[in-house]
Amino acid sequence: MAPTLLPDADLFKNNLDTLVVGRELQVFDAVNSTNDLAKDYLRKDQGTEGLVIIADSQTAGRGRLGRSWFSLPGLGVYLSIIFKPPGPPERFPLLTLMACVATLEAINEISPLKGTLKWPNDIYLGGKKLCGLLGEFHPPNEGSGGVIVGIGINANQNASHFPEELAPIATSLFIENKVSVDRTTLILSVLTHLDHEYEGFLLGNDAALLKKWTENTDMFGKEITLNRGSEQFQGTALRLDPLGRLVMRSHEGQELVFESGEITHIRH
Ligand code: BT5
Repeated sequence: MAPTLLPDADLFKNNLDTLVVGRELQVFDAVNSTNDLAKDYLRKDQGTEGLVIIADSQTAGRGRLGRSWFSLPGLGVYLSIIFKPPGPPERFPLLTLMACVATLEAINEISPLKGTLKWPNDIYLGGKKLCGLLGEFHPPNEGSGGVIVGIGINANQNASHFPEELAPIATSLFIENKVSVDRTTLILSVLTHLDHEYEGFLLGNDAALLKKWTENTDMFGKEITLNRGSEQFQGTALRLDPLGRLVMRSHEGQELVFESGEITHIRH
């Protein structure tokens, strides 16, 4: 697919009918990272609840733990949202799971091939990574506090757009469905689903969120390998606990609970 341009912020705003998400919305040609820009706003006390930052490309798109997110112009979706949820902070990781569910709902609306969720922050399509999410907590002692959720979706890339190291593990909606995607429609849909899911979060409907998340993953009941720092764990993925942490049964029969980690292998 050839690269396309994104419309300006007014077009997004005029086509959004949301309560919180996108109350304020900004569109950029290129930024270093939409999450970093959101963090700058919070530091300067300018990051309002629901602020959406959309970029056509990122020069320093980030994943977790210092990893990078490959962000070519004109082809993918790169955006961040600022949330200012009421406490307790223990619930904040649920916002990343919430954004995964909302993004998956938007993707599944336009994709004949349905995506699946991988804990904690990935969406897979056809066995490869289509989308990554990055949830970051900004503490209130520096500017104003908030939770930043970044979303990267591969929309119209061909296989040849990905660098060699990503080609075997990354995919796009275009690669899987052979149909190009209107990024504006996809972004509007993601923001609309997010707004709806956030309403549920504010009402404390965590059980409904976790149920939706669980219905859209194929990892439970499977043998997995999980890395956390320098440690590696193997066992059966069982469920998410009420705070969205992953519960695994080790080979010794012990239940282990993970707040973070990297699932490197799922035995299908
Ligand atoms: C993630 O990290 O998957 C979170 C990615 C979040 C990106 C969004 S874009 C908008 C916002 N602004 C930012 O700066 N970031 C967010 P992680 O689980 O750590 O996965 C990173 C790994 O995914 C990399 O090490 C690569 O292996 C792989 N990867 C990088 N770019 C990719 C891409 N475009 N498609 C698929 N996989 C990719």
